[in-house]
Amino acid sequence: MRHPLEPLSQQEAQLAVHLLRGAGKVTPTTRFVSVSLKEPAKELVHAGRTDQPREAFVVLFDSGTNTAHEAVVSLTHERVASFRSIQGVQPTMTVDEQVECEQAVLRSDKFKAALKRRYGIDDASLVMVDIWSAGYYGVEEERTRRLARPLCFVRSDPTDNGYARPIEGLRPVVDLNRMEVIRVEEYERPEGDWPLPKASCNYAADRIEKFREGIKPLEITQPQGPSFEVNGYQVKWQNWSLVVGFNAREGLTLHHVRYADRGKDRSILYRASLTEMVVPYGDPGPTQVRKNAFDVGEYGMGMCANSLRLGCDCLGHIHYFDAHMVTSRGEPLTIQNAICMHEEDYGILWKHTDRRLETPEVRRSRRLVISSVSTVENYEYGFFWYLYQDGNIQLEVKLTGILSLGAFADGERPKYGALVAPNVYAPNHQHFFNVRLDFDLDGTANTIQQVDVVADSAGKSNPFENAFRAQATTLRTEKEARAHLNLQTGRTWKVINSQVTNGVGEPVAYRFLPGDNAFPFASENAWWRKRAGFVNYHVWVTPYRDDERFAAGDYPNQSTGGDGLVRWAEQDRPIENTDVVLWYTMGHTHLPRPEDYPVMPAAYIGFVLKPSGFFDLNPANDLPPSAAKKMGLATATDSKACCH
Ligand SMILES: [Cu+2]
Repeated sequence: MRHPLEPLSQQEAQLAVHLLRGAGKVTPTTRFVSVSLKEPAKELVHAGRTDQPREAFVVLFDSGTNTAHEAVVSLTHERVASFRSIQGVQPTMTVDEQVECEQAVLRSDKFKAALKRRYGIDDASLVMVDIWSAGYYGVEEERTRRLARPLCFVRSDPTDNGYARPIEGLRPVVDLNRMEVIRVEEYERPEGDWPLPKASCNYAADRIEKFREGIKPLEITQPQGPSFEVNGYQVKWQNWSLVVGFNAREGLTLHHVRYADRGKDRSILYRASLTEMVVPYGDPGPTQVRKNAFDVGEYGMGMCANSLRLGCDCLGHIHYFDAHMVTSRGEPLTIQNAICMHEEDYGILWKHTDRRLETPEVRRSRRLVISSVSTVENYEYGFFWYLYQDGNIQLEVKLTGILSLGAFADGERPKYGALVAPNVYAPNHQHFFNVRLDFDLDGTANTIQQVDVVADSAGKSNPFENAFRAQATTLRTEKEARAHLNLQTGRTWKVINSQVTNGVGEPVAYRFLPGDNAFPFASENAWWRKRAGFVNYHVWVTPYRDDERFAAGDYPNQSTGGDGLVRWAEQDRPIENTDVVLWYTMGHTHLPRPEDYPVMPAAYIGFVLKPSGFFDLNPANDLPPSAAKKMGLATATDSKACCH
């Protein structure tokens, strides 16, 4: 039986396209921005109703009229259920537009003339054009036209790493509706033109002269297969069950995450998703100053997903899920192996040796990894969700790929970034991710508490001044809930269900443990911050609304700002003992270094959700010991000892 939250199949996506065409809603200038599952009402899902009609939510954009449309299509009843037009917004740029924009720039006489005059480049075929949304900086055309302001690079040969040779000082401006270059912005510096870095620098295997040696095979074998069961996009593993989702905008999503606790199927998270991310750059120089990418709302994290490869991206016994989307013209677009799922050994889960009994007990930790990797032009983002046997849920984002580079003149030292190679410059920047966590802990009526650890003051009851305790503040309204991390109080958050108590009479709870984070360095008046108000706080809590999905609003591309979390939270709605959503903004400050070049070793950021009175005792207390193995050496100790 299919779960109602399973993503659309390719047949369903094509049916949606077909029905919209049949209803006369598609013109020759229509682009399909996304076709995704319109999720059924939550109460029906919780009620176990699998008989609900399947629906698709479709975002279209007519480049002829510069108008966006939103449609709901009933796939079960084969009709367009609703269709509305929205003026003045720019939906996510499609992959087709990325390709067409590059071609438009490469055939532009204005651009070719500037290339020749400034850099003596005759052959535009070696030039790479990365689309980059024009964003919004208070200029009328950015509000009224669909625009890109690409960054350009030149390869030294057709398969070279082009990012090693940035073309500083030139940014074509492309009208994506007409698909033509409307002007080429040329920036100058009084000291003379920026150089084109001479040296190429590569990472591709066929360009590395000598590989390091001595790496012996490391095989992961699971002779009896994996411990998970898969049915469509439904997964069961070690008491966990969930539905894996995927769409063009958010990429990988998790749905209806439950844990079977002594035979009872207990709900934990209803939906977990990346809602937005923004990468603001910190250099006020002319080519760099407008760089801030909204990788979800402008480019579509799912649309940019990779097709993953066994043995390279993922190791072990893998189950892959495909992602079904459509091209901007409504043709089928399936990314095979877009999501990888496998089990990983994660060291020791728990251990204790009672020295009096000589019976060491140890259990190995195994985690279920569900992951997806997206390439947004130069950068790669890997999204790794982990489920653990002790009830933990973790998100780890891996940042890798290639820095967004510029050129620097001989002998000069950058103030707002670092030289990563001669004449090659990487500006300082930050990456802010926003994740939406719709908890349904043993039901939908949940409350979020902010937990600060405080020390007692000196006094009779604290004679040695050692006392400290956790102080939980129940968050009652949206404004009360907005908060930053606080290292001084070791601040965490707790999601509780006050109607369900655990074995010690406390409300069942999960704790939210933040990881690394940062504050934005740009002023609140910076244009990108007006559009990305979600960076104003690390934590936000809102009452659940199925149409409040994206932290920077539904249409952040070229938006003028003020939408999303900042707008919703102003209502200051009550959030106590109701269906609540926790939104977490996490920032990574990236001061580039030569070691990030030519390709970056992954950096990590994330958080953990930890049961905290959800279970009555360590849920992994029932794990069987692993079979002890003989060591392969003649001097190995006995088999019992070696696994301790
Ligand atoms: Cu970075």
